[in-house]
This record gives sequence, C-alpha cells and structure tokens, in this order.
Amino acid sequence: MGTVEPQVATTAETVTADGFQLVIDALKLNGIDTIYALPGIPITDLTRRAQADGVRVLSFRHEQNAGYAASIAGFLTQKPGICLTVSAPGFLNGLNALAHATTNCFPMILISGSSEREIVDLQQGDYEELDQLAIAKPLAKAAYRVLHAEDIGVGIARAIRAAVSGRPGGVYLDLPAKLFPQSIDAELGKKSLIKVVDAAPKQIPAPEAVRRALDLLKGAKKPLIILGKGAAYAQADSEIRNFIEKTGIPYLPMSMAKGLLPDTHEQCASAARSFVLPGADVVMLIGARLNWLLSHGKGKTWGGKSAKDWGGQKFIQVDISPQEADSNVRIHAPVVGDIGSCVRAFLAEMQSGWAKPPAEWLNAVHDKKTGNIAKMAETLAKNPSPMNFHSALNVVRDIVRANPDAILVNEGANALDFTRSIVDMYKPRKRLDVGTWGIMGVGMGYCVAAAVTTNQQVIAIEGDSAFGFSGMEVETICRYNLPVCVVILNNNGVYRGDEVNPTGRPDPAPLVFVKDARYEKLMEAFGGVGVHVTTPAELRKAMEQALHSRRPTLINAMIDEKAGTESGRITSLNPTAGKKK
Ligand code: ADP
Ligand code: TZD
Repeated sequence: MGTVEPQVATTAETVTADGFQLVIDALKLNGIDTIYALPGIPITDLTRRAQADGVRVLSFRHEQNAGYAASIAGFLTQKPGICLTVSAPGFLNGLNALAHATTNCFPMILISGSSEREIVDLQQGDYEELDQLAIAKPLAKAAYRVLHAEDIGVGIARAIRAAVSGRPGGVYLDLPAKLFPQSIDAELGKKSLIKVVDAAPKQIPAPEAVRRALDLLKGAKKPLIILGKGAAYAQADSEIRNFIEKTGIPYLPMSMAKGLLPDTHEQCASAARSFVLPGADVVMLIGARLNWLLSHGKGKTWGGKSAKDWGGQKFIQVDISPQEADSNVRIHAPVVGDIGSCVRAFLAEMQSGWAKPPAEWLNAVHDKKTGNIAKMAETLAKNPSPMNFHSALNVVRDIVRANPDAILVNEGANALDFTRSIVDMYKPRKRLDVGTWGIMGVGMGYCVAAAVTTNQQVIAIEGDSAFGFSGMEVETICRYNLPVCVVILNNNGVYRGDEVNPTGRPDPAPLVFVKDARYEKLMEAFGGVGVHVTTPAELRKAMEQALHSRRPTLINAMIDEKAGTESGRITSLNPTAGKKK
C-alpha cells in the first residue's frame, strides 16, 4: 500500500474527502482517540492516516489481542473500544474478542476491511474472500456494512449507539475495500457525519419497581448484595458506596467488581462467600447475572437440596437489560434501569429511614469472615520451598496494597482463583480478568489497553499457560514503552507441571510444558527487563523495581510444579476430572 495520502484532494472544481478520511473524521467527531489495530489490505492507509491525524494507533502482533485490548478499553472508558483488522483471516482473529465483548457486556466496535461485495456474493474467489457480515452477526450485538462514502457517518453513529446504549456489547462494522478510495465533496462529506447525542441515555427505573425492591430488602432477615462488573462499568462509584453503607448489608463483589468498595471494607463478605450465599434470604444483584459464576442462583451453593434445587432466596435484580430477570430462577423484584439512576432512586426512597439488618446475621457473617481471614493469614505467612501460589501472591497482595491505583490483569486457572481471593483491591475497575467465559488470552491485550487508557501502572498476574496465548505482545508493550509488569506464576504447565506420559514414550503429557522455561528472556529480546525469581523476597524486589522504574518488565516466578489443582476452582465442570476419585 502507498504512503500517507493528503487528507483532501483538490481538483479544479471541488475539494473532496475520501472514505479513509470520513471514517477517521467520524470517529474523531465522536471523541474516539485510540484504535487497536493490525494493518494490511485494505486498511493499511487507514492506520497511517489516523495516526497522521492525531488518533493514537496501537499496532498489535495478533488481532485477537488488539480485540481484547479494545474490549477492555470499552469497559474502562464507557466509550466503544475500536479494533481494526484486515479482511477474512484478520477479521476471524478479531472475532473472538468481538464475541467476548458481547458476552461480557463491554462496548467495542470491530471494524474490518472486506473484499469486493460482487465477487464475495458470487463466490468467485476474491483475495481474502469471506462473507464477514453474516459470520459476525450472531456473535455481535449489532452488525452493519457501509457501501457508500456518504453513509460512513451513519454507519459509525449506528455502531457507536449500538455498542454503548442499553446493555453494552460488541458491534461489527464492515468496510469493503472499495469504500475507502471513494471521494465525495468535502463539504457534503462533513455534513454527512453525525456527532452522536446522548449515546447511552439514562434509563430511569419505574418508581413502583424501586419501592417493590426496597420493601423486599427491608423485610429481609439475612440480606445480601452482590455487585457485578456491570456495577463497575456504570461508574456510579460513590452512589454505590453510599447505598451499601446506608443499608448496612453485607456485600459480595464479583471478580471485576472487587475494589468498587475496598475489599477490606467491614461489610465485604468475600471471605464468607460459602456462608452468605446459602444463608441469605433476600439477595440484591446489582449488575451481575445469575449465570454459572453464581451457580445459576440455585443448587447446593445456594443451600438447595440438590444441584438444581432453589435455595429459597428471593432475588432483586438491578440491570439495564429488561430480559435478564427470570433467566435462571424467579426474580421477585426486577429493577430495570442504568445502575447510577437505580441506586440514586434507592437512596432517595431510603430518606424516609432505614434500619440496619438484624445483628444476628451481621455477627454471623462477621465471625465467619474473621475466622477465614485468620486461616488465610496463617497460610500466607508460610514460606515453603519451592515457592507456591500463596507465598508468591502474598507478595503481590502487599505490592497492590501499597499501589492501589495500579491495575491488576489476571488470567490462568489456579493463578486466577488464588489471586482473586488473596489480592485485595482498593479502587473501582482496577481488576481485569478472564470474565464471563473464563478465557485465556486476554492478558497482554488488556495490559496494553489498561496502560494506554489510564496511564497507570499495570501488573499482570499470569499462569504460564495463560501467558502463552498472548505472549508475543510483550514486543508491543516494549514498543510503546508501557508501564507493565508481567508476573508469570510458572509451574511448568497447564494447572500444574508434574504429569507424565503414561505410555513411557518421549512425548510429554498434554498439560506439561518445557521445564523451567525462561520466559523473562522474551521481554529482554525487545529491550524490556526480564527477571528470574525463585523466592518471595526476590519477587518482592523485582516487582518494587518494576513499579519504581515503570519499565516493561517480565518476572518469571518459579513456583512448585505440584502446586496447582486441575481447572483451579472449577474442577467440577471438567467431565474427565469428575470421573476421578
Ligand atoms: P459478573 O460477571 O461480574 O457477575 P455480569 O457480566 O454477569 O457480571 O453482569 C453484568 C450485568 O450488568 C449485565 O446483565 C448487564 O446487562 C448489566 N449492566 C451493564 N452495564 C449496566 C449499567 N450501566 N446499568 C445497569 N446494568 C448494567
Ligand atoms: N483456551 C481458552 C481460550 N480458554 C481456556 N479457558 C482454556 C483454553 C482452558 N484453560 C483454562 O480454563 S485455564 C488454562 C486453560 C488452558 C490454563 C491454566 O494454566 P495456567 O494457570 O498455567 O495458565 P495455573 O495457575 O497453572 O492453573
């Protein structure tokens, strides 16, 4: 592809703007200042010209990572994260992240270049031919194609509205190669662009729904509030905190809602999770779905007699999606609206007075929690050799406590579960992890977007397997010189590293990697800092140095290869493991 082209072309009669320029102008008009991309035909010049025009273009080594970056940028900023890919294979690589954004309710737009419509539709074998729009549709909240330059403004506006309004999600925007060189009169082009007004309108809950919910909560003997990542996304942090504190009700943060209130808050019931879920009589969900992560609101987790039995809790669900209620169990009091408006409405209604929950319940939760925290403190104080998850994460816990503004990215199985329960978070939207699907591969893309959108230090706690999915992006991290400290909890394999091939043949077992792999050298290869550590003291020193220098750093923390459990905490979902004794 050619070099940077002029933004407008002048002919004797008229000044024109081309498709490239109109896409860039439409994005900029809507406050979109960053694109996560992987260039190539037909969008190479789009990346060049966007950069020349002041848009920050972050160029990745694989589209999946660019896509994950865009998805989490959407979560962090409430603006759609933009991922830009080439046609067919690039598009397919980005599609994973598009589906991920939709599943997790993150606003994102995957913009892909595509081949010539006439050839694709007749299946005549164009360069990178694929009917991308049809493939994207079932995985996206919405999908659009723009064929004419004068429709670019509408296309971008629709994509933005679809991504951020109501329940946010992933949107696909198909831009065929032929669109980009199309020229239209510059003035007409400018007029055709739309600055979206009120892209995510407030949704005010009905007063009777608010009263119904509060009446139910008021009457509860053992109430519980669960905060999900929708509550973190909503950026209604002070209202949520006021509400929780005013009610005096114990709350449980879902993984990415940790830190909405500090995990050390006296009402936080994380350390008593398996006590409060079956124990509660009324549960208010705020931006959390009753999916697998909450055992579908029934079964033994909730005190039900068997796997499918309702535990008897009455649920209040605060959610922007009117279809979410009753998806798994009966919701006695749905409150449909945006979380900010809903919580404000609760607070207004509570002016008339609110009694704290019965002391018996609060004391029981408190006792359970204190007991569990004491037990955990004992485990964390141990210093086994080789280092294990607990002794390594005890260090991370201290570092995060001392650096509460740092963003923690986390993936793996054991590396995920242990980090979630050991490392306290103190501020909203500081913990970014595998999300609703429990996917591996979000790590380095998330690191790039977190650093770029917040300019804060990023700490990634990665299983060695998890890291492998996006490991090449350490080059991206070095190229943009981002303040990212990656810690690999290296136990030589998926879940653990001590399995052997039962046949005695030379192939290693399927879950086992090269022993004592030197991942830190990957970071060194691109000019970052690589450190190999085997003790908590070495880990602490390396992390402190990384945070002090803000240089790209990869710490390869060797831990006991026997330390992990198969599938971490979700062994029960694994059919093979289920058959084991
Ligand atoms: P978690 O995994 O943390 O339990 P989920 O992703 O399952 O959270 O649930 C998030 C919920 O939050 C979704 O049902 C989504 O519709 C809802 N949500 C997202 N943003 C908002 C918002 N601004 N206001 C209200 N609900 C929201
Ligand atoms: N592929 C994708 C995209 N997502 C997945 N979740 C998996 C595969 C399966 N999987 C898990 O659920 S966790 C995991 C895999 C491969 C890796 C666990 O090993 P790890 O972490 O080294 O990252 P621990 O700490 O050793 O458990």
